[in-house]
Order: sequence, then structure tokens, then C-alpha cells
Amino acid sequence: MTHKGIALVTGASAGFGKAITYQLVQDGYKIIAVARRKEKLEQLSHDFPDQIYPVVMDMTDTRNMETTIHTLPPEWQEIDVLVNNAGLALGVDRIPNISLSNWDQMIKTNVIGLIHLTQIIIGGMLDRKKGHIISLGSIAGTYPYPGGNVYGATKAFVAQFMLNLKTDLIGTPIRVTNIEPGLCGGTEFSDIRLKDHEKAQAVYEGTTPLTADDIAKTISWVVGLPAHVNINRIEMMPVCQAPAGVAVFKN
Ligand code: 8X3
Repeated sequence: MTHKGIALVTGASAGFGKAITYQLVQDGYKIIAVARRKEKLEQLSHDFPDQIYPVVMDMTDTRNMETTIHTLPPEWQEIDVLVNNAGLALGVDRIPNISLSNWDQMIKTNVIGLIHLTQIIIGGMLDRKKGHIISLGSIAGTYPYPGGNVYGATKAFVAQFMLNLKTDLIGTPIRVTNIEPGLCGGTEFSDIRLKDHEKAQAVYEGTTPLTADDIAKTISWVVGLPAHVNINRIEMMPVCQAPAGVAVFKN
């Protein structure tokens, strides 16, 4: 069966990454599904054995990244779409009551892992004169909120990196898009962030948040646009959310 191309999705084993993987399979792509959790990846590739190639990789282990990508089987080497989805938030405590190791882990995954993987994959895209790099940013990269500190800063980095990437790549056919979602439910995001299931559930009480499928459908649309159309960035929120929050301290 012919396919539309190969997409590499990081953080593919759950949440946004899993929804993006299934959506792009439906769209006719073959997927290199990257994640740390082998068993979860095996479930994905069990569902679509011909369309999904699982790769166990930790985004914070940049030493092995290049070898992992360059030793993919020959039929999986020509990556057309890179979806930099892997990322996490840890904690909502305010400075200075934070964990430096949480900060380091967010920077290693959301920033260092993302830029290394992008740099490793972009060379092949340029050689083949074809490619689309999509990153998952966040509204937290634009709007500050209490306890957002380094998480928001990593997503501000991603937003600016993607704009600068687009700028460096002018004159090439490579497309570059940053997707910036707001409140999004039904994933492990808040469980990982808060390390407390009840508190994580409470984040979404009384709301109709975005879903991973909403994000996947948006990516499907962005990827499916004609080759001359580049969506630079998309900010998405559920209807129940608004970008207001400027604080005034009064005595
Ligand atoms: C996820 C959205 O609002 O929790 O990045 O920062 S938010």
C-alpha cells in the first residue's frame, strides 16, 4: 500500500502523542512512534503493525539520540513530518518553593531534547527538499500564571525556537509550526504535574477542556494543507478558558 510519508512522533505512547499517531495513521502516514515506555509502544504497534515502527528513546538522553535515528531501518529513514510532542510540566509551586531537579527535567525534555532531535532530523529533510516540523508549545509560553515559572519558560523557548527555525529555513520547502494548546483534559498531563490524581481531576471539574483528539485533528489539518502554506503558530483554548490574568497586589 502506498503511504503519504513517514512521521516521527515523540511521546507517542499516551495522550497527545497517541492521538496524533492514530490520526496520522488514518491520514495515510507511517509512524515512527518514539517513547520511553516499551510496553505502551508495543500496544500501539500491535494495533497497526505495518504502519507503526516503535522506538524506545528517552528525550533526556541526547547522547544516544543521533545513533538511534541514524540506525533506523532504511525504509524508515526518510522522515517527512517530525512532531515534537514529548514534554512535561512538573509542579505548580511558586518560586522559591520549587524543586530544582523538576526544573532541570523540564528543561532537559522540553528544550534540550527537542532541539537536539530537530537538528538531527532536519538535515535529511533539507537533502530531500521536503519536511514539516511541528512542536507542541503551550499557552503557558505566552501567558504567565502562578506556578508556571519554568514550564511556561520552556514553552516560550519552544515558540521562539520554532519562529527562528522558520526564519533560518527561509528559501527551503521545510514547513515549521508551533501548536499552543490551553486547558486540555483526558491525558496524564496534570497527574504527572501534580502527582495527585484527585487534584489532577479537580483541574478539569466544571469545564469542557480541549481533548487530545482536538490537538490531533489540528495537526492533521496543518499537515494536510498545500505544500506552499505554512501555519506558523496556532493558539488553542477551550471555549471555557480566556487569556486573562494580569494580577494587581493591593495592600
Ligand atoms: C498546558 C496548558 O494551561 O496547563 O500546557 O499551561 S496549561
